[in-house]
Amino acid sequence: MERYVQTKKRYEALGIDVDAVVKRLASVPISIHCWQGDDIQGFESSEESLSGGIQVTGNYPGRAGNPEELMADFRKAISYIPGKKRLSLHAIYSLLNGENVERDKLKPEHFEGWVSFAKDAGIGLDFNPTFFSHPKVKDGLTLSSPDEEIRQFWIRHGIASREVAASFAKALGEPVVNNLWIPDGFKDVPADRLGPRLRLKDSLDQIYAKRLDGVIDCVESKVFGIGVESYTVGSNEFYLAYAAKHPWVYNLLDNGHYHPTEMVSDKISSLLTYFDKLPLHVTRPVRWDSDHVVALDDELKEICKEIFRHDALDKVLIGLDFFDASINRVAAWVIGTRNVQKALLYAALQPHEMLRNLQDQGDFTKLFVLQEELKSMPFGDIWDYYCETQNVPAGAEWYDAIMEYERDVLLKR
Ligand code: RNT
Ligand code: ZN
Repeated sequence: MERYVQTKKRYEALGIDVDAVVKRLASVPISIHCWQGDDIQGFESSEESLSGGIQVTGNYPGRAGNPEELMADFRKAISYIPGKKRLSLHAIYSLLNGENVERDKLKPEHFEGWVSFAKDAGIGLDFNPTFFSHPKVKDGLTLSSPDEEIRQFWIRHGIASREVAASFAKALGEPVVNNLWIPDGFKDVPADRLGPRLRLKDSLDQIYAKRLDGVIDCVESKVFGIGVESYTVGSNEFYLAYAAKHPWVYNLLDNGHYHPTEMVSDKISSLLTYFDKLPLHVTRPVRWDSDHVVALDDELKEICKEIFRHDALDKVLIGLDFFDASINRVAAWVIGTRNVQKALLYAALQPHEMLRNLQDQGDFTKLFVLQEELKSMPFGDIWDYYCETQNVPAGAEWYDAIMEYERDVLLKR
């Protein structure tokens, strides 16, 4: 507390209202993806393994193998994470009780257990149709397939998923993000790049034919995936243009889906110029779309600074997307999500107006000096205080509790 009071004074000298920052931070929702908990396996009965250019590596013991385990692990993780939480589900996490329901036949009732879970845990829900790990992905294609039967199946899945998202919004009384990502692409140089894109556009038009109450629809582009190195149907230009032309579909930015020197932090302001919502997938690319657990690195801080600078906390919808099976999965959730919270706090504690004025006055020397000095301000003292007010451990004490959970629960699976 003493450190907090002292450090607070230093930030106040820069014109920052620290108490207001801490309060504001506690209200920013972070949508935590369910799929870190089980290596994107889901609960469908089929034996399909993970496909679609994404891969989870590692075989750390204790993976959640059923809904009860995934829910218990998620609850454990969020008990160490400050702030407001949401849970992002994929369609493969349907609760079917052994019944075999095809993805194009999914209904809100297949996710009712998740709604009860969310209500009980006091969190929100988001949703994602699942267009991968399925025998109907034909020649690597779904919504862009030249096979009409295949394409229609996936269109029906896209429509069914929006209905599930709408049911969440209705049950929880708040908007729900429904994000569409497809794996469609080719390993080698295609003979026709336009055909698949025209078919994808037509599929999306059918999926998004009517506006659904409470659903925030978005589409996620990608530069390439494993096995689909040469061509991705849903590229950045494709979806950005689609979203720009469509009245209610937004463009989601995943910071692992661009060329390695292309930064999502630099894209945020461009999209905010045109869109009133900007959904994100926060991840950590390592050389390529590798989905490492989010670390507190410069790009994460820069992304968060952009959100605060433009006062865009209500516009930017922060979601996470990483999957690492080489470390304790519950710990992975805690580390990644706490890092986003830390980066948000770090970003909120910057004198944005002062810095902007320096830029506008052309005083780039002072701007540089200040930007560098700010990096070593003791924001950790404010973090500790924030965690205290949120009843979660400020430091790595949570690790011991998770090791205990690993011993008592995870290793017994
Ligand atoms: C894949 C996309 C997508 C998935 C999840 C599981 O490259 O990033 O968001 O990671 O839907
Ligand atoms: Zn993603």
